[in-house]
Amino acid sequence: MSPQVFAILNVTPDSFSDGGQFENADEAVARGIELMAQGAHIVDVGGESTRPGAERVDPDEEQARVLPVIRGLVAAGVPVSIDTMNSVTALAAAEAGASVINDVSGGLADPEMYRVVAQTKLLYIAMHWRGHSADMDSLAVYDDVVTDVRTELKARLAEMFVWGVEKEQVVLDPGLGFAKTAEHNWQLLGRLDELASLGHPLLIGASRKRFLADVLPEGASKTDRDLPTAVVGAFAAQAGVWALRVHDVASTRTALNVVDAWKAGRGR
Ligand code: PMM
Repeated sequence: MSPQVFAILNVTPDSFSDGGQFENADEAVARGIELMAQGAHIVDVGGESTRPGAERVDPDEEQARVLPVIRGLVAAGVPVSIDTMNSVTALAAAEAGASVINDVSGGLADPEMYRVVAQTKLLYIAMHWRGHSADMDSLAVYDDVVTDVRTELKARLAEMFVWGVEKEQVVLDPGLGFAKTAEHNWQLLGRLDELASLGHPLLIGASRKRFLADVLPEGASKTDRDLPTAVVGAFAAQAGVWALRVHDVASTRTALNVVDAWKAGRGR
């Protein structure tokens, strides 16, 4: 099956690629609806930037940013994922109608997160994470990145099951760029089968990340990374990943159309 496309909607003043885009909730909702029209399956709403070096945001401020947008999208019939490390924000988003909790910390940032995931029974994306953005670069030390990420994700699974999270709720994510060098990211992408062997669907978030500059000419812009993002998406689809989290839905949609046509032996 072709991967689900999670469209990124960051309602933050400082996200690394698309921060500060929206004046108000209505504009963000309109953008979410537009991303769905381009072929997204769900809109991933985030109110706290996780770019390298980012400062933490107070959960009240985070909720003030995301809840009006989530309510607007849900009212328009758009499926919503909440990108948060805070259990209170996850719960409030669930009450506002979100159907997925996307936690870049995999439950490590907030000890109450697994309780909320178990309580709400929502789909839970548990990303590999080693520490907050301010200090994650110093944590990018591995014996073998794929084996170590797999082992650490496995430990997260064991812990969340103790809290009553159901196996069927959990999607895993290697966390490209989070305490990872460019080389670590490429190794993870090349060995996705080893992560898939944990028995959970995988989500990949490569979109516009710094490591994609490796395959572009010097001085290329952030949006120039949409092409390699889409190509990564096509290879990830071929490797059987369940979902892709992207900024530019249209280019990834086209790449996935190529994969579908290739497999089907026809275009439409
Ligand atoms: N990356 C970012 C934010 N949220 N969520 C998941 N599940 N996986 C990711 O790789 C991921 C994420 C950082 O990128 P952004 O600042 O462009 O949103």
